[in-house]
Amino acid sequence: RTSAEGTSKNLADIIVRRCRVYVQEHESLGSRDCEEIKNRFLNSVIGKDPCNITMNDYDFFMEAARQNISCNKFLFWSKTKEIAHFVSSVYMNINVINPSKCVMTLEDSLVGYMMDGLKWCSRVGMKEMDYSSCPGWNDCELNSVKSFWKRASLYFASIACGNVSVMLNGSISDPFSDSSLFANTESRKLNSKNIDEVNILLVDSPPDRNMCESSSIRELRSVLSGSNIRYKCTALKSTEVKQCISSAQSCNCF
Ligand code: ENP
Repeated sequence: RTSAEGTSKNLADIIVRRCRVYVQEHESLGSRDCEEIKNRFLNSVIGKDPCNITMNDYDFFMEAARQNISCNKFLFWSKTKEIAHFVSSVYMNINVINPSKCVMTLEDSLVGYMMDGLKWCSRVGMKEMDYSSCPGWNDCELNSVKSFWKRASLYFASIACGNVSVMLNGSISDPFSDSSLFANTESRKLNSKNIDEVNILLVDSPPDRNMCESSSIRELRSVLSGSNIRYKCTALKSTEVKQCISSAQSCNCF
């Protein structure tokens, strides 16, 4: 990944367009002013040092874009973006009058949906976004994009409720890595008052090794125990997950 890339082309239009599509497809959100949401987003960063954007800089935007999400649907993920998003888009409960998603990732919420895959930053003294270059993910801790996803993750974790799931990558040595947003932000914000149980879904562990017992996952278990949150850990194969959700009529694959 290069640090030379600047703000995504047509950022403002993309935000408004995605916002309108999302609002149209989710009646329960009520009416939202997508122009206002876009303006609040741009104002969070325009004219500011792209390496000194804090989570709080996005608070005014978050206030306009936040929503309620039904309990028991939250799906967190780390190093499993592709399969987690595949699951959230295909895994449906079609056994009722209106079909509904079995799980929701942050990117299935308005906040995450609008910004997924985009890049942005501005500079001190600039009156617009910087389309020529932006700091990379690891160039500075307080970069515009990382602080945004931290803020959004904080929001998503703090409203999570019921039985929630997290899809982790069992094929890497450190699925619960300190540098991931799930490890350093989301897992620590889960609130035992609202959460019944965390279902740790370990995808594609080596056949000869139960990654649920690995030191990395033991670390997650101790974070959850420390917050008085119950958990269970299930090892799954991605092929089986895909097969089950593709033919599922209700939410009973995991
Ligand atoms: P990760 O580590 O899989 O990272 C999630 C996303 O953050 C990646 O898909 C990538 O976004 C961006 N990202 C992470 N590391 C780098 C990076 N290192 N880099 C450029 N981009 C990077 O999982 P996390 O951190 O635990 O975050 C997932 C959780 O946070 C989910 O539960 C969800 O709620 C929330 P992209 O757009 O490039 O795919 C060096 C350069 O999102």
